[in-house]
Amino acid sequence: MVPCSYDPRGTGCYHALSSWQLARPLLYSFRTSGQINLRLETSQAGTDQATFSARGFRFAIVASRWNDALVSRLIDGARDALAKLSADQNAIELFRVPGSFEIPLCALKAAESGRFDAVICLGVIIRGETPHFEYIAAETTRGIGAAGLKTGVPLLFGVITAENEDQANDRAGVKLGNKGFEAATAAVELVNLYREAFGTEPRPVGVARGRS
Ligand code: DLZ
Repeated sequence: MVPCSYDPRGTGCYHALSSWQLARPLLYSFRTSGQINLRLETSQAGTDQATFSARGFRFAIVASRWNDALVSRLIDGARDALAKLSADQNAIELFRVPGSFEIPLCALKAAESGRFDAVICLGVIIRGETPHFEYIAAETTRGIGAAGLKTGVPLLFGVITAENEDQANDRAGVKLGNKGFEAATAAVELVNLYREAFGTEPRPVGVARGRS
């Protein structure tokens, strides 16, 4: 197992697993071959115990520059997850925006471009002295959700909203996993689920399919 860069205790992928994976350890297992075995709690035709991989899918990462040191670790986490799941490196495009408030529109444009099977949104919003936090966090969350529903493209919420820098640090790979890794893993799960359940085929390389 390849140790993660944000795995301070050197226990392989353990810290990279999200809390929901840790809470349901029997449902998920990592393989070094870059695939995850997915065993759903309730039987679902086609996806029960299916193995999922990122190979052949295309991903956009939309990441803010505000709190860049932390966001960079989320980007590393997302890239790490996609690499572990065998994504083609040239199938991942990174878009940087000034702050989290700008993530939803860029994510919407990426989703509408028809070039991506999933859009992974990464940012870090830390509560400050002003009410800015509430407005930015609420608008970012609402906007990302709305863009996903509007386009039908899976948009993943890898935005940390924290009371302070320590909390944000913990969620960017120190104590409580890495939100970028979690969001990217969820993206791969979803594109596989939608292909299995609804026949949504991966975006062909270099071909925009327009709005979903
Ligand atoms: C203005 C602002 C503040 C106060 N805090 C954050 C933050 O914690 N995280 C973040 O991603 N962005 C922050 N921003 C910037 C806004 O998201 C936005 O980029 C600016 O208001 C410009 O529209």
